[in-house]
Amino acid sequence: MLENTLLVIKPDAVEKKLVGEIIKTLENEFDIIGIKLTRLNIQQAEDFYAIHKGKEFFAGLVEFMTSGPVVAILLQGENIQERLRKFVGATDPKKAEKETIRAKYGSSVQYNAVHASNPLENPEQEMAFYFPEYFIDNNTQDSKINRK
Ligand code: IDP
Ligand code: MG
Repeated sequence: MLENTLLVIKPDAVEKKLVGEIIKTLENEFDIIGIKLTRLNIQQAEDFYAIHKGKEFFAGLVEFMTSGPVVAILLQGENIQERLRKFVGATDPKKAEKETIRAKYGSSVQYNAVHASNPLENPEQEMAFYFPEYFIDNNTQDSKINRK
């Protein structure tokens, strides 16, 4: 099934000037259909990560995600939601499989270089968070993203 998903290059990787390399890696595998550099405020970071509210790492995560710019990337491909999560690797870069983005570019469980939408945790909402000018067309089976 043709799907869309979201990847966000986190402030640690932007700071290390890994944006170009990560985009190249993604381009080799998927189609990029949207890209945006932005900086989150505290409210936005808390909203985006609301699912983690109450966890011990929540405050640190919000502080980290607001510490510098992020690059949000909208991707399209066959079964891309699952494929991207595999491509990105485990949350902890030390446990991520070799050649995954987090294994290559992440440095700790917190500073793990990228966010990738989890297919089980409302990727449509996450895509709309960074790309409100697009919307998911629920009338087509392939959930293509159309310009508003
Ligand atoms: P995911 O990004 O692989 O989906 P989640 O469990 O959804 O992992 O956690 C969201 C983000 O919160 C992680 O990518 C990481 O930056 C941070 N995080 C998760 N667990 C920890 C932890 O135990 N310590 C510090 N930060 C964490
Ligand atoms: Mg997650």
